[in-house]
Amino acid sequence: MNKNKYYITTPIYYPSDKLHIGHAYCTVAADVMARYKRLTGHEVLFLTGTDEHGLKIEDKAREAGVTPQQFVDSIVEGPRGVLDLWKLMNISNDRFIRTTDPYHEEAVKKIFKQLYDQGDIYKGKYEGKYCKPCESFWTDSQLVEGKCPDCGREVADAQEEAYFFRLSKYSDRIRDLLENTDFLEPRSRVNEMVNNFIKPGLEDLCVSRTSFKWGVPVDFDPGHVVYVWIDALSNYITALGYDNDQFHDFKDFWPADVHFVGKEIVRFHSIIWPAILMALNLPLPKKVYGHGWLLLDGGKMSKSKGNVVDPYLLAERYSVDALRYFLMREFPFGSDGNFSNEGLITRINVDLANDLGNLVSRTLTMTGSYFGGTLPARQEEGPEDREMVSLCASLRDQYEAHMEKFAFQDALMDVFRVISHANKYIDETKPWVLSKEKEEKGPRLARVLYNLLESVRLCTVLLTPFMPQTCEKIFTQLGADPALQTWESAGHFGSLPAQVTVTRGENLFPRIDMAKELKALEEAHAALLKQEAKTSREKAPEEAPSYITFDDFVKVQFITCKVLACEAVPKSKKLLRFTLDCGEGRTRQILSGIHEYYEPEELVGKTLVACSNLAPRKMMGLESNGMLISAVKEVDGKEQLHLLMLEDTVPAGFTLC
Ligand code: ME8
Repeated sequence: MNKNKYYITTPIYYPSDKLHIGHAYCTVAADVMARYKRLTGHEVLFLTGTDEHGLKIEDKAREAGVTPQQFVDSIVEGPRGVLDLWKLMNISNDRFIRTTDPYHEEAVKKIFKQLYDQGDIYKGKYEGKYCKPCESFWTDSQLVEGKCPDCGREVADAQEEAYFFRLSKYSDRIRDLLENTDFLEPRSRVNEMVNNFIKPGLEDLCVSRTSFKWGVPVDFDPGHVVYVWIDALSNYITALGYDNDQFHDFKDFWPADVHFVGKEIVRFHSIIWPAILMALNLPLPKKVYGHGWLLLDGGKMSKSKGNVVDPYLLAERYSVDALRYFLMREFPFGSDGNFSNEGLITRINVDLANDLGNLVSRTLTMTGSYFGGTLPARQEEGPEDREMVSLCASLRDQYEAHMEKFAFQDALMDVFRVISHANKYIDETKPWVLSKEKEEKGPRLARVLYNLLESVRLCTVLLTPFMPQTCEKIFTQLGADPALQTWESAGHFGSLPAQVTVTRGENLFPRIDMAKELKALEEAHAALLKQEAKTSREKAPEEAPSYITFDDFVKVQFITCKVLACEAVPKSKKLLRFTLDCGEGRTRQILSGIHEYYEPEELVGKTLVACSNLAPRKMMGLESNGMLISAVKEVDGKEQLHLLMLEDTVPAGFTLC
């Protein structure tokens, strides 16, 4: 393995929902690391991608009325999809893998077969508690009061044929890896893994499923598909060409230097993944780094909670670089951090506008007005320059030490300490006074401005991995050619030619009025949500035919029903669960997303209208057999809804025509 090569990966993302700023967090960090390694002379392979198989995708595609492949294609490649987001965030990945790429699928089949042939995967029986309506197996510890944790119904003992990976066989080696090496960081995650998973005893892992089809088939046993995590984790080696001819970098880039992963998937990367690699007799990645979460109001951002932050909105308002800087500066990478618009605007105002922006603009303006943009020969360094020069001279090494530990926040703090000091140096040396002292104007003033320009240049080299576009602009203003943008040149104070010519450019980061901006941001967010809702509504009529035939119309059956019971579905903000008498001699369960309009108690006893021949579908693990009919309209940007209610004298079980 060539020591100049560097292989870094992000997790491959589920394209089940739109990606949010939480996903961008890990990808931006990996991008910063990849750019830093390129800067320091490494040949980098930076991989990201999408994890496209599994039941969740199959279900979502069905709901959307498209095939799973069409569904994932639209989210990965469609407008504002995954690829668009990475382009927006200026992500410099060298490769993008999709687990539906044929080369990957073929390689996964081979990996599974090899593990089976050598006895690391065996066929056994999956035994557990089975919830029939949910088609799910549960272990005893997952049950809630002995019932299905999804729908609350009774479960029964059941078994199913499945393939198992001999994870237990690797338990001791994995414990040793975790406890006695730096494989997993931060260190706190090691204790979590050992105490929660290794000490209680690693069980063999069920690695095939028969309950859905959207996955890589086990080619020697039709009906089984490979467990999504085996499929997903393999991406790190198939993307290099392992067991396929698509790529040929495995020898050069494996083992990976680091896998960046969110803390909730550390278990898969620090226990299951090394065990698979041990079984395949392959070297282990050098490091798995489990970063923290971006929280919103104290909870993890997620589309299902409706509390996601839209990176497009923020990047368009404040620039991609401001957003990248904020993500890396605000939160220590290994810990959770709370996202807030105030925090973002404060960082932009204080660090980027006041400190960096001001330093660049003051320095260039003074060089322009005192020397017409070109410095004369400078004089020797004076005692008042020493601190500035020595801070700059030691900056690169300190920065490097932090970057090597993925301490992005600390690296940025060091750079900004120099930036603040440079601003202070301006205040102390007072170039505007020097410019008036006749005999001083010239060499001394030139020295001060040179020191400032050189410190701007050094800081800019080190900020490049974080804010590539901004740094390019600063280099242009400084007249710094590529030789002055290198890692080597950041280690030498004094690389900028003495008689440098600079050109003042646009203001890098305009100051933001916090109060006004918070309000505008709220409005922009509301407009975005409204636009999204409108787009999805507008889409429907375009696709639907304008007329239906009489025959089509009579296919839909409407029936009157009495509400026997109604309750909120646990963990759902919207869903109400109705138990209805539809005059059918048995009760009928319908789920309806109307909790924001009605409290369950007020509906008990009411006479409603339901579509009774809609195909059953599951929501939150519960089956819904029909749909309650409501009158709906958007008024002043807000949806209003009224359940269709009949007089109580109307009996249950009447059909409507
Ligand atoms: O887990 N803050 O995919 P995923 C920080 N497909 N990170 C966050 C976050 C937040 N608010 N929300 C999500 C998967 N993430 C698997 C990975 S790898 C072989 C398979 C991070 O799309 C999360 O921690 O659910 C995880 O690392 C990554 O986004 C992908 O999450």
